[in-house]
Amino acid sequence: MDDRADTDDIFDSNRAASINRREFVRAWSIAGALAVSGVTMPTVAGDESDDDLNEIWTNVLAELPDNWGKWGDDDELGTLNYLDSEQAFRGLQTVLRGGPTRIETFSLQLSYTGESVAGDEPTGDPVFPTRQPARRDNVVDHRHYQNGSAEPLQGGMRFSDDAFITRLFLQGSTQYDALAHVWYERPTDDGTRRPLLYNGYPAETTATKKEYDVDIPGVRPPNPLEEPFSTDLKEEAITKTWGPSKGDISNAAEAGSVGRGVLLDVGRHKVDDPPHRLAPGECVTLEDLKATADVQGIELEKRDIVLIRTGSVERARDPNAEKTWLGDPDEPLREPGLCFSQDLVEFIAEMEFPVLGADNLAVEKLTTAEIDVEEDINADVREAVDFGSRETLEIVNPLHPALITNLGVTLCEILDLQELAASCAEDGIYEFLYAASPLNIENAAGAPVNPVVVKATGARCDKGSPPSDE
Ligand code: UVW
Repeated sequence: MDDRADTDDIFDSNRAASINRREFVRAWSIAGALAVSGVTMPTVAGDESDDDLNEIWTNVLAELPDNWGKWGDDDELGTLNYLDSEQAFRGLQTVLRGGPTRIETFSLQLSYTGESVAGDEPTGDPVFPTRQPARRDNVVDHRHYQNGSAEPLQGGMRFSDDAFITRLFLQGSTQYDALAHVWYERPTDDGTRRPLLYNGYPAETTATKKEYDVDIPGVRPPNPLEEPFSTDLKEEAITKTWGPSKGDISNAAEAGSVGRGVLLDVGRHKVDDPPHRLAPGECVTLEDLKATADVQGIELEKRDIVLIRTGSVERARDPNAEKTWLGDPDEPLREPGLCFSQDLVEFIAEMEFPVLGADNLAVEKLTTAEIDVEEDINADVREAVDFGSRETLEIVNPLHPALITNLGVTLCEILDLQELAASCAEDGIYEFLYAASPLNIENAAGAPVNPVVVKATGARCDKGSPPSDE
């Protein structure tokens, strides 16, 4: 256990279990509703009736490929380990082939506007329902110097300063999921089931306490071991916090991710008419990814950083588009995205993709995926797992545990791919140098990121010598 966090006071699962689960789910839904200005959160958590389904699904997950132990028992980086010097060089090569005058850069972070998609105007910052857009405000500006509440510094310089004054959800905009972000109860060799993170770290490590010498004023939600879940925050001097001590986002931040990026514009491939957006709730399958690559004339290579465009984030920012996020309180969230199949997971594992990104909330389709046992799960797993009489499984975020917990893949969500996609469509170049590092926040389950793409624009990057500039 690393020494920056003390685990004496880790999450006590027995005490936590005594908090009524229905109460938690109900409160979470209310929390979601509050967080998004009066709109009910779609059902994303289960209750007792789902125990059987949960067991089946986690048995399936345990049969899917994993990278546990591949980079050692103490690995916290997962597939980012694949990004070595060779991968950075492959990325650089895509740019250098364009010659000196054709290099263009794109940053892929969606701006923080503080606007909610639940307002009258259907534009804003798209966030997963338990989260809310973040609003900043000035701490000091010209007004303070005008009214004398601030003095210029010696020499006359004045400055403005600002801070977020609502909660800044670390996964509330373009962000990397840390490997500690999700986990599941995994069947173990001794016949018991244990909640485990990527590489077998116990789930208790997600609630590792850190104590601070100096108090800082802040606000805190209720203690999960003593009070029901609520979004009410109490003012308090902050002297301790809890967070993951294994697979937290600082690992990805310190490693950085640099390599050959590839855009798969599935929206453009599947929808002929502008603005080329997939329909709400539409699946992106493995076949779609392969067909898109084919049509784009690009070969997916091992260890590529793969970015998938669905058009979903663009829809959130389009005042004329149909609302697919939280438009109707009784409707579940409907976002296009990747849909689970065993073949897809195995393809991602075999291709050793280090980072998988998309312009939607969760890379995968939200909220509920319908998994067809016969079609989406292969014979080997069907033989190993007892599905009872179930022909379909309705699972929320099935790919998160399959990719993050099993394989250690870094997911990059809520990307803004609009300009990059337009450039790629214009010049037919879908490969580039991708470089990113999330904010280095100790013990965080995810963090904002602003990936930068460097692309040889305007000249087809056929392998070989750089094009002339004529
Ligand atoms: C969840 O899966 C809860 O969040 P995200 O989509 O941000 O990874």
